[in-house]
Amino acid sequence: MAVRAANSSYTSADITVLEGLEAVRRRPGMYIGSTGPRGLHHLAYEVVDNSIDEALAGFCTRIVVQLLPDGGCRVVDNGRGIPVKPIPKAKDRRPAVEVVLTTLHAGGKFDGKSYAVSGGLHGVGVSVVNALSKRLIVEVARDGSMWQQTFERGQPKTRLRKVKASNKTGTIVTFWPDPDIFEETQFKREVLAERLQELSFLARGIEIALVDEREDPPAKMLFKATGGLADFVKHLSLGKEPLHTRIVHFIEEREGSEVEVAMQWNTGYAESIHTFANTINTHEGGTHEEGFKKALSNVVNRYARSKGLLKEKEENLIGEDIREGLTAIVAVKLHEPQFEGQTKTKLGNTEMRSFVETAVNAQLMTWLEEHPGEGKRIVLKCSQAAKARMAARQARDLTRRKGLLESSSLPGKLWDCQLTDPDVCEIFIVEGDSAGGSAKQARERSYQAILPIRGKILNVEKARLHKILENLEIQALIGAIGTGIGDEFDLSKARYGKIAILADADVDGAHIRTLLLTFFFRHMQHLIDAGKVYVAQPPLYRVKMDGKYVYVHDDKALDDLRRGNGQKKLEIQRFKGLAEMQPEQLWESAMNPETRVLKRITLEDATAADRMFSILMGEDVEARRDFIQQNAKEAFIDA
Ligand code: 0RA
Repeated sequence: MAVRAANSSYTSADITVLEGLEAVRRRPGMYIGSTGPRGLHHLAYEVVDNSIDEALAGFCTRIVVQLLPDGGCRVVDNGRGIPVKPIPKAKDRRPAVEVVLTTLHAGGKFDGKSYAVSGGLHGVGVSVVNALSKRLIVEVARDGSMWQQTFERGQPKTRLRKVKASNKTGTIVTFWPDPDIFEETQFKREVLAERLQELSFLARGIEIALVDEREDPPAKMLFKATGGLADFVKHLSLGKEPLHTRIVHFIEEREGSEVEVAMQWNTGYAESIHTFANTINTHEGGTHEEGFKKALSNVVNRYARSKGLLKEKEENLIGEDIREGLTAIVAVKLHEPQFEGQTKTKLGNTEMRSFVETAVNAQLMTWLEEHPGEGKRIVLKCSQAAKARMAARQARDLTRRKGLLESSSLPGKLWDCQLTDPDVCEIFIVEGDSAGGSAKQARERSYQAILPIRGKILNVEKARLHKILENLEIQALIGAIGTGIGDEFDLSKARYGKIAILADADVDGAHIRTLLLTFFFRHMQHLIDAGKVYVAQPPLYRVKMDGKYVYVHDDKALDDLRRGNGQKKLEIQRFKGLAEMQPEQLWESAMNPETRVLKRITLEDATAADRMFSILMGEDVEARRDFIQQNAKEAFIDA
């Protein structure tokens, strides 16, 4: 066991300290989550959080984070400085700063009233950072001097000593993460920047600089949000079309607690609510979020009725209607926050529910009264969402009553197969009635079914559910496949083991293919997961070679064929579309399991697919077509 360099003998406090920090080094994951990149960045956040606490207490206005060329990280603030005198009334006579850096949970709490609120992530304190650093230097400007002390792996290597006179105040913590602990000790600038920007929104008016001195010249970023959470909402709304320009923004304080809310509706359908407690992101929500949602529903309904925007006979808007297209941040500051839930990110303090509810009830109502134009637009948007919700429910009830979504009544234009075992049965969804006719003649009717689809099916990205279910082509599709859609999807009811899309090899065919895939992705995703969705590739050419015919599916294959055959003259027929192919040709090239090319659709990455459909949703038809031609196939088809 190491011995403290400066003092001659152990005190019981020393032993506790060493045991505490040793525990951190033995089980770092318990204190910082992991020893991977997340845990590494957590060290920097922990130090910054201490400076943020000082800022929230009103004593610090500027924080600088420097990434040093030798791998160190330095956090500079202009707060009061960590106290250097011994802690009043404590047995431990060491300087307070040494106690703070070597005692678990000491933080700023040792006098019980230093801070109004504290954001220190899970309150582990800067001593954990010290324990997990191969070296740490703390510098304090306070009480007329600049002080300095050095530690290694949590243990003091020097006494706290005066370096020079200074009339400033503030703290500088420089630390080098211990490579014995961390898999990787390089900080990622972008990762830190993300959190620092978030903190600048949450600690209104604080200036936070990030300087990466590993670059030459150093890369500098400055975060300062004078608008507080309103700036946060603006940041999140980028690329969305706002329903109103002025952002709802208010702050209310009561008995040492504070709630700040910023919100804005946009014309989209997504709900985007983020909540915080003392700068910690409460991913799992909690009492503050419950209070917010309750008040939001209450106020919008009361306002809508008082202005006659919601008639007496009409039902109340429900929370979902009101939150459609809403971006909101709810941040509370409080003493002794209780964190619950799976990831300890759910606020448990019950008093926050009524506090936030009361504040939002009063403040949001006032805002709406003062902004009648915006108020009306917001209520209309909520009413539209409600109408869509009710229409969707009606459409679902109706189709269910009629049994349209169940296979008991199969669509009239389906040419079904004779067998019923889904493991051997296949369905071809064929573009156009005439191609459908050829496919019908060509098929092996014992196990192959044909469903002709007329023209372009509905773009399901641009429609709410009720419109989708009214569409006849889509009803036929759902009926034939048999699984139902959305919440009611049941894979075991699939009537076919292979669902193949058969469309022309041209741009229009690609478009139709993508519309169908969009439908499968949004409403029958499990069918894709289960590997049951395929794209049949019709041939581009038929080539006569040595008295025999071969089908060629792309130009590259044709070139290859020409080069083999050298001098010989080939008889090449080009197909313009499925419709002009003979049933025999269609069978051989696209449907016969021995000779066809059938590609299975896979979802490599659901987020990428999501983004792709967003582009496909765009208003620019040309751009969309280009995208389909260039990317859609590659994005989906696992060749
Ligand atoms: C304990 C007590 C006080 C401040 C601090 C700690 C403190 C810690 C850090 C860590 C980074 N920057 C910091 N700034 C301050 C209260 C001091 C007082 O009452 O004057």
